[in-house]
Amino acid sequence: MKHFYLTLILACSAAVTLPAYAAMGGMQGMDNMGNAKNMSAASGQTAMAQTFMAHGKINSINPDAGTVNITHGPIKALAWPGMTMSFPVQNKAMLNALKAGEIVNFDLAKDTTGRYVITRIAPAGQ
Ligand SMILES: [Cu+2]
Repeated sequence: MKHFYLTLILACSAAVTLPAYAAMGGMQGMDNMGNAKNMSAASGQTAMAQTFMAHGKINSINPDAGTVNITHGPIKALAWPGMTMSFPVQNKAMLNALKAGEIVNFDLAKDTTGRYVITRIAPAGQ
């Protein structure tokens, strides 16, 4: 029995010294250990604007303007009906992976000027 406890303690202290990604993946539920608690606080991005999930089809991409034209379904959280419109993307590099005709899931957030900007976009089903 004594040996069992010793093994447990060793395993625990080894886990604490692992890098953040390992701690986050493997130590959920061990939040009485200060290290894991700090990790989840640091990775939480709750300070950022609220995002709204949406789904649609890409009609066209404008790399120069940094916009993508999407026919999207209703976005209940915003009380928006389905429609076709152009959205700016948070970072133009996000457009590189996209193709016209693609079905996508995306997240919107209101920027400081009140526009809804795409903060994440990915082919649906990924
Ligand atoms: Cu719209």
